[in-house]
Parts: sequence; structure tokens; C-alpha cells
Amino acid sequence: MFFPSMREMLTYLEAEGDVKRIKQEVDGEADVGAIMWELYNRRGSQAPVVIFENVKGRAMPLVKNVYGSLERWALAAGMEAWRGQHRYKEIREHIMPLTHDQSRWIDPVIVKDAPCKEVILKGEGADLGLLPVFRWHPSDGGPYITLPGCVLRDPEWGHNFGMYRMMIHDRGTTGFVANAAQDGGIFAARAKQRGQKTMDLAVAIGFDPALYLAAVMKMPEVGRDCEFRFVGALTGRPVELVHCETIEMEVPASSEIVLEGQVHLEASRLEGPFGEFTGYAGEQMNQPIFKLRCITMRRHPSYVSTTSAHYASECLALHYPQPTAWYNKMKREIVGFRDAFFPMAGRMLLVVIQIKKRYPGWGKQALLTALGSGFGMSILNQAIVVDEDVDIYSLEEVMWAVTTRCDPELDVLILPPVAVNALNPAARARLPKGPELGYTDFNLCSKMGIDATKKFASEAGRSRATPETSRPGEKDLQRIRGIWSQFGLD
Ligand SMILES: Cc1cc2nc3c(=O)[nH]c(=O)nc-3n(C[C@H](O)[C@H](O)[C@H](O)COP(=O)(O)O)c2cc1C
Ligand SMILES: [Mn+2]
Repeated sequence: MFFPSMREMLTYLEAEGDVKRIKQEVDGEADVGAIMWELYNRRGSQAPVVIFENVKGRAMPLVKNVYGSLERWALAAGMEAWRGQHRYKEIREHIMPLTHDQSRWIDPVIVKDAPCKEVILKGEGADLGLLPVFRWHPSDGGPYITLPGCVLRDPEWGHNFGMYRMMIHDRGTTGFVANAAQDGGIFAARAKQRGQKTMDLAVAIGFDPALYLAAVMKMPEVGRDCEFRFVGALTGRPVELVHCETIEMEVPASSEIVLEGQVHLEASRLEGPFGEFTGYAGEQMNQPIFKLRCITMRRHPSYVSTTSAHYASECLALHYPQPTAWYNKMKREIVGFRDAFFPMAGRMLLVVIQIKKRYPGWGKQALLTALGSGFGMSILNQAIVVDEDVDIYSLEEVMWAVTTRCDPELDVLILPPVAVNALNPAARARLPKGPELGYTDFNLCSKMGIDATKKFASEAGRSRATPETSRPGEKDLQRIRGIWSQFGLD
């Protein structure tokens, strides 16, 4: 089952009792962030979708937390029987074959008309003040559009569809922050190299749920319509795009709202801070600006956004699909690789890797591979490697392995500082901004690898192996699982 639009998914979720409507008037700035924070504290990743129907000073309903649970992610990815049944691993295994196999990808199609054209606002009428967009955290430098699907087009490389949040400077201007390593950053650098002073940008808000997965995933390609083609394969039908009114660009026809305009590559304005997925306020930096030309939308659009700094927030769940391509790479490169997981508590800066270790040293090889290249190099502060008997989706079990299988002097690797993501809160220093770095400064941070695998007696300065664990035999466990219902213990 796939939902052709976010609207249809909300209708389904509401029938399932997974949507809460808040009818009383709320203040966008003072109330919404605090309500969502308290909801995440109380319900964690079981928090429902929330629709604020009556936001002071705005006509549009404000929808929060649509993608704030793995169950709803599974639903967006077309998986059945979603409620409470999927872990990250199942979703990843469902999606991953399609990121590998581009022969199954389906090109998008252009349609003539779409509901997002019911209202067209140009000139004075194109006003960002219509949107229920606020400072979601008191530390935010301005109101933030937090779930924008940014469509860019490169003459050679076609469309790229990526999510880069936007701070509103005024009624017709926002910031544009696609960091240099992102496809959006690469598109901008290429436009600059061609001598362009501006770059067309269309911002889709509230679109087909499967497209949300693609907008936050690192694809195996840059641009070339890969996000749209991938979603075509996932849903089994081409993504429908519709032409923009004022720029040479195409946007998902399923959108509730579309902003059209241009990124001014040479203009820049202070942007930030923003309450980031790390749980910290990001830094204020000079960033290019986006100038709005036109808003197109449905007659009664719903505005969808996220607040992000809480560990259980939608923003973090949205980051889950990001390392898919990295996972594929690790699968090939780490000896004995079985699985890997980025626990929410680690805010994307920590990975737990599971291996089948056959020889001494394999744990440390895994750590060096994970921390030493690409996405792992630029995003991770820490990696932990464990054996197959440890459930990497349970931090309880992972920490048990760390405390009982790791002799810190022998099993902790400290790697020297390297350039990491500008948002890394642990980083010690910021590199000076150079022309090659594009829009984002990088930070410097060292890395730690923790080898929490069981050790051989012959391994790394030891003369004693990790003892055997105490638990029932696997045969007995299997047999008992088979007749479990007889005992009435559930
Ligand atoms: C809510 C949310 C906001 C994001 N904001 C930004 C951002 O402002 N800048 C950025 O470079 N990446 C941001 N990301 C991460 C990108 O969406 C992600 O890396 C994606 O792969 C980018 O698309 P691309 O690979 O086509 O560049 C954000 C992700 C989420 C879930
Ligand atoms: Mn991309």
C-alpha cells in the first residue's frame, strides 16, 4: 500500500487513531515547541501525529510529527502491518535492494495540472507570513521551515531532491543551507563554476510520503533525478511532477504548498542558530539567500513541519534513512560484517557495528573502516563494535558488552582530529572557510572506537580470553519458543 499524498496518509492514520487534533488556539512560538517537547518526553517515539487546527494569526493547520516513528516510516515505505512491528532493520532491508539496483528505477513523468496549483500567489501576494512558521526553539535565530523538499536542477545532472531547512529572514527571503558535501551544495558549486549568480529552487512542502524517505536519504548518485527514480521503483509507479510557474523547474505534483524562487549564490546573510538534531543550537553562519517569487498551493493546504532537538523527535527519525548508502558500503568493506545501527541516543554521531569475529583484530579493523572514510569519517564521533550475540538495537545490551568485553587500555582506539560536520557539538575547532568548502565551515574532532567484541587469549597484549556468557543453550531456547503459548506467560 502506498499513499499518493501526505493527505491520504493522514486520513489513514486518523482512522487508526494515530492523529491528535488540537482545537484550542495555540501560540506558534510559545506553545507548539513546548507541547511537542512534553509529548516526546511522555510518549517517546510512540507520540502520535499532532494537528494544530487553530494557530494564532495563521489560517493554515499546522501538522507535526508525521514521520516521527519507525512505524510511520514503514508505512511511507509501503510496508504492511506497520503498527509496532518494524524495527529500523526491517525497513532498511525493505528499502536497500532498491538503492542498489538502478535497473529497477522508474523515471518521473510530467503532469499538466495538480491540486498544488489551485491557488497561485505572485508579487505582493507571495508572502511567507501566510505560513504557520515560527521559532520552534527559543534559541532559533528566526522562524524555520523545517521539512522543505528542495528541488534543484543541473543542466547535465538533472534534478536533485533534498531536504535543507530554511530560516525566514523576511516575507520574501529565507536562508539556503545545503552544506558543501550535500548534493545541493555540489549543485550550487557547479552553478557558480558556470558563472551563475543565481540558481532556481523550488521548495515542496507536504508531499507523497515515500518522497520524504528519498529527500533525506544519501543516494548512490548525485542528482540525475535519482530520488524521484528511486521512489518510482519503491512505489511501482512514476513520481508525478508538475512545471513551476515562474522558474524552469518541476516539483512533486502531490505537494500541499510550493515555493518558487532563486538562490542568490553571491549574496549572504547570517543564518541560525537552529535547534539541531544533535540537541544543541547550531552556529550562526553566513549563508546564501533564497528570494521567493511565487507560492502555489492547494485551496486549503496543510502545513507540515518538525521541531527537532528532542531525541524522540521527528527530525531524528527522519535522519534514520540517511546512512543507507554508507551501510551498503560497510557491508562490503568490513570483514565479518553483520549489521550496523545508529542509536537515537547517539544523534547520528555514534554507530554500533555487529560482526562475526573469527580472528583476533577483526573488531579493530571494523572500527577503522567505519570511522575512516566517507560518511563515517565526516559524521561519526564514536563507533562501537560487538559480536553476534549482542542485540545492537538495545543500548542495554551494547553497554553490557562495552563494560564487560573492553579493557580500555587495549581496546579503545583514539583517532586524530579530522574535518567533521559543522554541526558536531563535541568538535574543538572550526576550520577557516575557504572557497573550496562552499557554504559550510567544517569542525575538527577526534574519534573513538570501542572494541567490545569477545577477545581471544592471544589478542592484543592479553593472556586471557573473555569468559563464556551464562545463558540457556540455543537448542533449548528454540524448543521452548516453539511451545511458548502452552505456558500462558504472555
Ligand atoms: C528535518 C531535516 C532537516 C535537514 N536540514 C538540512 C540542512 O539544513 N542542510 C543540510 O545540508 N542537510 C540537512 N538535512 C540532511 C539532508 O536532508 C540529507 O543529508 C539528504 O541526504 C540531503 O539530500 P542530498 O543527499 O540530495 O543532498 C536535513 C535533514 C532533515 C531530516
Ligand atoms: Mn541527492
